[in-house]
Amino acid sequence: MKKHLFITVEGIEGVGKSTNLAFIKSCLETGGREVVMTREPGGTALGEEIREILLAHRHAGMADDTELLLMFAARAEHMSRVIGPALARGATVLCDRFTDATYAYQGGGRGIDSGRIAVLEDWVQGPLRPDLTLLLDVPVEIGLQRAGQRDTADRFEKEQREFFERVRKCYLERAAREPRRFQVIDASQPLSEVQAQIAGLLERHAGVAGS
Ligand code: Z5A
Repeated sequence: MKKHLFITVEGIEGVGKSTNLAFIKSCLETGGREVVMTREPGGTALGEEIREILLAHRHAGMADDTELLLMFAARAEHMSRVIGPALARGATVLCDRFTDATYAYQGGGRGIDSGRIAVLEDWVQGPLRPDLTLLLDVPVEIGLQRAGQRDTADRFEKEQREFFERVRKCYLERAAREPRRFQVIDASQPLSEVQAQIAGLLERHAGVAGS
């Protein structure tokens, strides 16, 4: 079993990331791993403050490059204070969104050139990339429907359906390009089915038994 492991969970909004993270963590812990569960943007005191800025409606007109750079500013802090140290001591890091979200939202959604995102990715992460990315996938209509059950919508959730179609397309293209790292889960199924898919994938790809 590989000791340290970096696992990310991705998908459009309302796909069920929050719902499934605790389940994924418990599968990994049952398999004997120390798990550090975290999220982006956020995961550190400074990163959570940046998250608040990024999601707030008072910044509705934020420039796309500002948004991109704030994502990576939060990520730099996250890398140096949480992700890097946890991996170095052999823990498994389970992260709710990471740089694939930047390619999907700032790249696919906002239209920023992926080459510019790649420069920042190399700068902030060096060679570190996730070992396994679970992409929870649902048609945009279902994701928006599920997310719509909440009372409040943040700055991203105010975007139109076409924006999320571009985000989803970008995620699926990235998954097709890196089929070993990405595992796509049909998250439109009932929760029990989704979790059975996740448990099977963790068993195959993260050496997690008893999940
Ligand atoms: N963002 C970015 O632009 N660039 C970046 O680099 C990064 C992030 C890192 C905040 O992320 C925003 O930051 C995000 C992208 C941007 N904005 N958007 N959109 P976030 O991950 O914190 O926010 P989110 O994507 O909006 O999360 P979410 O809406 O909370 O979605 P979720 O966690 O995937 O969904 P959920 O809360 O688990 O489930 C939603 C509802 O569906 C809930 O009522 C569940 O009970 C229900 N559900 C879940 N699974 C099922 C199944 N299988 N069947 C039926 N119902 C279900």
